[in-house]
Amino acid sequence: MKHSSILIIGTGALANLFAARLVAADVDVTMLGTWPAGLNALRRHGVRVGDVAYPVRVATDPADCVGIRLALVLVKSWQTERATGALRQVLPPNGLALTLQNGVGNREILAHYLGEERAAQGVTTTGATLLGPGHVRPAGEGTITLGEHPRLAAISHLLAKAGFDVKTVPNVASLVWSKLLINVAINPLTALLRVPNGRLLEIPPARDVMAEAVQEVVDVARVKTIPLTFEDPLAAAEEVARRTAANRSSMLQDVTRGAPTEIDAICGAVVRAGQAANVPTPVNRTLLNLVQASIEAGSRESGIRESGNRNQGIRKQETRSQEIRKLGIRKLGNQRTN
Ligand code: KPL
Repeated sequence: MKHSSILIIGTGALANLFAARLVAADVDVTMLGTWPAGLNALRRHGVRVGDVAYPVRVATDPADCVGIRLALVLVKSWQTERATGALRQVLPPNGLALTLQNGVGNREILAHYLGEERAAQGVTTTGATLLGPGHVRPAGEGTITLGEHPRLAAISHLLAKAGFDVKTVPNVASLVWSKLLINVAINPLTALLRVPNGRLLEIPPARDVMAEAVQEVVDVARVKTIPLTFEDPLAAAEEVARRTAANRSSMLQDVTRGAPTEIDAICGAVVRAGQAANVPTPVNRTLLNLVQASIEAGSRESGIRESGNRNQGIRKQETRSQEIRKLGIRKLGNQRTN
């Protein structure tokens, strides 16, 4: 008998993969999203992984999800604020939203709207490729690390039940910055070079840029006194690239379909933190500019309709950093442990 329910916000690659694995573990999963094709496919077939389909409940209206106590936030980082509108309607006062998104600042946005007591931070290095609406391919087993929070027990139990390797650590900032380092190393370069994660390791100049970008994160984290969880940060990033070798990073999947990327919450966050801490971050700035430039160049090249979407993406990314500033969240990546 199903005895646990969870709401997954998002219909992208990780959202689908997590949904399938939770359903397989007998958890009642509701997926809430805004992508019509994704929602239609999920309604008709459930989440498809290979030939197997996992039935999920699908919602477009948060009112249909009211009362679900646990939520996993798996939308893109630039959509976090929008997701809080739904979460505010759905979650009861004793509820919890756990972000497993990429980038810095997501938990702070959740906490701003939901309260610290309903916002928890986790990170994952699990890889997943979206093959089409509601159709996902697992692309590398990763770990889930959660930042301590008084309400984590139930959601952490469900994730472990779904077969994920889950652990909890006390220092949330350390958690976020350690994952940030992996994303800085892999996502922009795979998006710019249009290669899967593992290929980066075979291209010496790409490996050099990877090392420089990682070193900047290490330098900024040191000045901000954020301890990183890896003894050898570059080796850790390379290990994730190796374990998810066949995966097309989420940023490569975004640029390929002309969708907005998370570059602002990844390299943009390093650049802003570097500015605040007086640490130069030229490589991250260049990666930020190149990813944004490549989106713009692509949009000009491929015509008016596509260009509208992509330019909108760039505007949305700019809006998000303005938004974070507007919320008065100044200590991004320097969160307290709840
Ligand atoms: O987080 C990821 C992503 O693609 O966004 C990694 C861990 C790099 C897996 O591809």
